[in-house]
Amino acid sequence: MVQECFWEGSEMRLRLILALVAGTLVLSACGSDEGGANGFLEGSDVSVNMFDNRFEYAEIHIPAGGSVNWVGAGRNAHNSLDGDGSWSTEDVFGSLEQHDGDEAVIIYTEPGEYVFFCTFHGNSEGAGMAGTLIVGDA
Ligand SMILES: [Cu+2]
Repeated sequence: MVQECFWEGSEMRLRLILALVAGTLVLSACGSDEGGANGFLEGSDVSVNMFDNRFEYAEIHIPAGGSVNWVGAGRNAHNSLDGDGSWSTEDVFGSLEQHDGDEAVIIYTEPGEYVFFCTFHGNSEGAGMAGTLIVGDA
């Protein structure tokens, strides 16, 4: 499991110190309540990193009207498209090539279950760099 950690701010330093004092793994201070060990994310307005070459979460649940901020977070360019072609980060970002730090926020109003994938490292069948987005009570 790869966690991205930024040790800025005294609160995180304090949590690090507390974690060390408690004898627990330092990585535990990087954990998020939203992310499970199996790459599951639930929230209303969430952010998903597009790493080399996998999505940060394999399964994402949001309510209808919720949003996903697809964030480039690798040395390679990435994107996220619906397997059926109903939405694409290209529609928002203007390019299929999102590099490190590039963001594309998509608001999902249609309930449903979508297979999403990166055109460079996955396919619309859900292989490779891909995952499942569930909007609403699908
Ligand atoms: Cu990719």
